[in-house]
Amino acid sequence: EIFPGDAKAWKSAIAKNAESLKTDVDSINAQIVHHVETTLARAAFNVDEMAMYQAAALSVRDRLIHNWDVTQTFHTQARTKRVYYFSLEYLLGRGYDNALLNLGVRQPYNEGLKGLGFNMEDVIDVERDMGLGNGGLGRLAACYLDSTSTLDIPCWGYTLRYSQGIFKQIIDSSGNQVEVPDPWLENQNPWEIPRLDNAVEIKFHGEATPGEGGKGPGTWTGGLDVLAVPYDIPVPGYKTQTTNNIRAWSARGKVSFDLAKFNAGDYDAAVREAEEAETITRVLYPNENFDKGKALRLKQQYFWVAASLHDICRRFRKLRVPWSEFPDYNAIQLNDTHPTLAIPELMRILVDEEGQPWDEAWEIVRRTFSYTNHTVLSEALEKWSVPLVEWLLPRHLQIIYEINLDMLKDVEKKWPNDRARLARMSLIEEGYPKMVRMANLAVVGSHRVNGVAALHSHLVQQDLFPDFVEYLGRDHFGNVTNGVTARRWLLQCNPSLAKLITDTLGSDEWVVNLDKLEGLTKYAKDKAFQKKWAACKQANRERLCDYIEATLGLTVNRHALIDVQVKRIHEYKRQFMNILGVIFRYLQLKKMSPADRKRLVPRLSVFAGKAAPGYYIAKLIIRLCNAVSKTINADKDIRESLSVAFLPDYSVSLAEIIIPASDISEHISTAGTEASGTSNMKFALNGGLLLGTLDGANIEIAEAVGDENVFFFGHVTPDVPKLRRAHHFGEVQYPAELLEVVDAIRSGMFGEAGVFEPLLGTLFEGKDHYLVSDDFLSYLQAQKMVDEAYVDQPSWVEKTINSTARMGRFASDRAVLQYAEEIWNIEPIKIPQDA
Ligand code: T68
Repeated sequence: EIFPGDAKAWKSAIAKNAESLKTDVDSINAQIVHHVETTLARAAFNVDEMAMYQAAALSVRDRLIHNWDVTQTFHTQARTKRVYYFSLEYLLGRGYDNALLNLGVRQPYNEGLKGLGFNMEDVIDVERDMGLGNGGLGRLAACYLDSTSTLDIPCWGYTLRYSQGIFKQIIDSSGNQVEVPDPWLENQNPWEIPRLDNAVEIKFHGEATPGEGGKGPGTWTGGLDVLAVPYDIPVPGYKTQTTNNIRAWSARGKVSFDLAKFNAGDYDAAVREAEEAETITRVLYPNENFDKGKALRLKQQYFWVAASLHDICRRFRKLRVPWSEFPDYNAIQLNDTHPTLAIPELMRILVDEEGQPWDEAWEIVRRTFSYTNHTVLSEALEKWSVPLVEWLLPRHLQIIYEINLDMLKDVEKKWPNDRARLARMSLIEEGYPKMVRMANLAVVGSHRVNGVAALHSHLVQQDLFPDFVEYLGRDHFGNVTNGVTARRWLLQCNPSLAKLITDTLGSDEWVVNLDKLEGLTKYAKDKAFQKKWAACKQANRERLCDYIEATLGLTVNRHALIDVQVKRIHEYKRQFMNILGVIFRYLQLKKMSPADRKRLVPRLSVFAGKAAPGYYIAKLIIRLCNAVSKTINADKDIRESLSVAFLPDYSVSLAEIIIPASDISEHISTAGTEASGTSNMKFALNGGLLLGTLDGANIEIAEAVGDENVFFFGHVTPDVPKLRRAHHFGEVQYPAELLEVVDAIRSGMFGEAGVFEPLLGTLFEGKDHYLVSDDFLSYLQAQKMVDEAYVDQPSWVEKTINSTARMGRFASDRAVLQYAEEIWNIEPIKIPQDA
């Protein structure tokens, strides 16, 4: 019997409680008011938008928790396999609107709020983003969790609960980025459930001894304990009861540890230790595609994977089956190398704590883990110095050495006397200091390694791990092209287009089966449909223009072609090339007669994105964008034809406004540098056309939507090494167009010229690593083709319809199903009605 006491009393209470979750407007309002009066302890006259948001969100949370309970109880009782998605970042954005849509209660909530005197959009707008991520990698994790719930795949995300997420970006009066903290937890977060009773102790430092012969059970004693406290974030699926979980760990000082000092009167020391512990989850590292090797980051990584594995093993022990069956119940996906310490940590648990023989433990580990690589950029590949690992995690270093020894012996057997090969493959890079190569460890400790787009996965095998492909075989490596959730990135962010699509297709099945969009192709040439389609775009354009006006005080031509590049600011992503192109357009316009200018398609160039706080060149790019926008926007002759907006503080919720409004979006990384990109998918899905290079997922998007519906330019990946060599040897011709633009900047046309010298310097004297000068002309030509194509509106609209219609394969549902089948070996399991 599962009920303590009287089962009848329980059942009747549960049924009554379920009734309070009815979805008619009156019941919903009663729920909201319940939270106003009790949880918030307010009276009706005292309810502002923030309070209304909180009360409404809390009522939604009640529904989520109900579904969460049913889901977790069912999965546990059915002893299903679970997937654990280990990601140091989950860029969730806002939760309220998304939960309403997924729960299918947006309409009654809308009406309910109206009755209570509030407007849905305004209430949605007071929610702060959950910004626990930097960019694509973190947002991908969020899309994938949405898909696992929607597809009824049992899954938990594991991450850290940073007190401060990605910083808020402010642009100062000189156009510079200024970072301010993101206190996202300030007004309480309704989307998390603290689980103080499930806290675990995590150990650092101490002394370790290896086991007998290296492979026997070792020991790890002494050291410092920190508490990991879990907070659960329910993830609703779209129109399904399945509600998966993201468990985010928060660090706390251990009270008992401090107490001795506290009692001895050493209050400072007691508090200091607790504070030091709490530092571990104080802040998200704000670097994207860059590894800095800071000790605190390593602490974060171990704290997170140790707490998560502790949790998973505790759950597994309750099943009372042999450890050899661990991989039949648990699949762990490593989102990049950040969680790679999970590999030696699980070895430690199995060998040292559970007494499993080394070789069997290694088999269990490899069958459990799989690893997704997100970059081939060398500055982003994680390496940890051996002395640092030894100081923080002495036992883990021994285990890593043992794994390495085994592998190197094996390699030596296969390729005798090949010292260069051993040096390349070793988990330890020789040097001062020696470094642990996390990617190599992730590769050998997993049963599958994948890249995130076809080209990228090819480069992962060819350039990053060729020795491991030979050693472990081709089948150890694969590709899963990224995807995005159509729930957030069409249904939620673009309601007018979503409605038009549903009305046209006669069903909203596309929301869960994105291939259904294909049905739109037959209306692509239909004049009446084109008109409605274009009207949606215009409405979204106006919404963005309103936002620009409100935030920048800039009035723009509301019929201009909107050209956007929004993403992290990076040299490899080449926002620099974009702004140089904008300057070129400006110089051209200045040379034209007013009549000629009028004939040209007006443009609005939109930029947004954060630079890592320590990335000097990226920050100069932001400053240049702002300087250029200042000059151009102030030029009365040009105003109607060209304006430039750099929108501060790019975020998920800002992306939801920008993406539906775009006519052209730029994905113009140097060929071979952008692993996939995912915003490219979101833009194309929303009827924006891509201006891009043959890089990442751009290539597959073009394959899907048709070459005639994208604007591609630039050199291809195989060209890159020889172009870089040419720069190195000073054998490059700079196009006159580029030199003209550089001269304009140097002339002071955009303010104090000297400021930009270090940035301009990256173009010359062998420093043009990202080949801006090599691709600039072909970029300008592509831009010209955009202008020309836009003039023929019926043909343009047809392109955008076809683009949306053919994006089905870029659904995160497709990607997650591929992971489930090819890597996790797990099947969807629907929660029965009576569960
Ligand atoms: C991105 N990577 C890729 N990294 O750049 C992008 N890095 O091409 C791809 O589409 C996306 O991952 C999803 O696969 C990142 O976003 C980071 O954010 C990051 C964070 C910490 C350290 C290194």
